[in-house]
Amino acid sequence: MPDFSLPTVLITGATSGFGLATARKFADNGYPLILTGRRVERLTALADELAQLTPVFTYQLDVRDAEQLLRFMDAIPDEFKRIEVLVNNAGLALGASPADEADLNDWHTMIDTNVTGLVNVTHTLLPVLKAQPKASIINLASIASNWSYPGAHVYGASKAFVQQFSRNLRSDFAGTGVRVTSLEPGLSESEFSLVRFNGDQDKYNAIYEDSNPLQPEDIADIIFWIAEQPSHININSLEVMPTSQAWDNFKVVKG
Ligand code: NDP
Ligand code: 8X3
Repeated sequence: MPDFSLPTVLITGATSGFGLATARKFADNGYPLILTGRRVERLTALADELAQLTPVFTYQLDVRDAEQLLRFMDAIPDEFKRIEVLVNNAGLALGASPADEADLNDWHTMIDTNVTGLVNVTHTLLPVLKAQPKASIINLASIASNWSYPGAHVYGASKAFVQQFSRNLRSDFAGTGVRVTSLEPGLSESEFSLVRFNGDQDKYNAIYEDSNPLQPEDIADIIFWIAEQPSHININSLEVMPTSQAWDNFKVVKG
């Protein structure tokens, strides 16, 4: 008998990295899950894996596509509609070369995904979240929201948007049941860097070599902790790095 005694958690980008680990974390704790992403075969495999732990509804969703999002909302089975936690996780970086060498299409893809996609999902889910006695929106921003570094140009700017959007949502919903968090991780090992470097395994290895980076399970634990806070507590923002990382590697240009 499926157990819907706990509210539903909706995770975008559940097919790898943080989203996948977060799905496993909430499933381990019995939360019904709505899991989305573009790679449907991964969603199917994940649903099979988690089905013994909790009810799971998966849907192939590209967050950039507002019309697909509406079809998704219509497709959610009634028993999953008590959505109290939205993890706005889907996102990506493309490239790390200087701005003048960057591909404009990559810039548009990052803005479309990290900004427009996150806005699409949030706007669509807000009426559902507001209708619950308590709800949490946990947005994946980044240390790149707070700090500049070479090659971060549009990625960092898109994550600064996520951070400020989160703060402004907080202002709108202060005193209501809707909580909002900007979660700002640093160096974390996931497919993120394969995507960023277009599948280049050597660049991926170089990024993480000897750095003991954060793991997706670390971020999943933090997301779970944020969502589980008593309802009078709002974690506004949380920047987290591996201990091997700090703010002291900013580029010095002499000339
Ligand atoms: P991964 O590449 O492992 O996962 C990214 C997820 O986003 C995938 O599930 C992917 O699914 C999904 N995704 C990408 N584009 C879209 C889209 N258009 N529509 C729907 N889903 C999409 O990266 P991480 O888990 O590391 O990153 C997750 C989030 O955390 C991102 O927002 C990232 O910017 C942020 N972040 C990552 C850090 C890191 O160092 N790894 C540090 C700080 C923040 P699919 O391809 O199947 O659609
Ligand atoms: C990803 C972390 O340091 O590559 O958001 O910008 S970083």
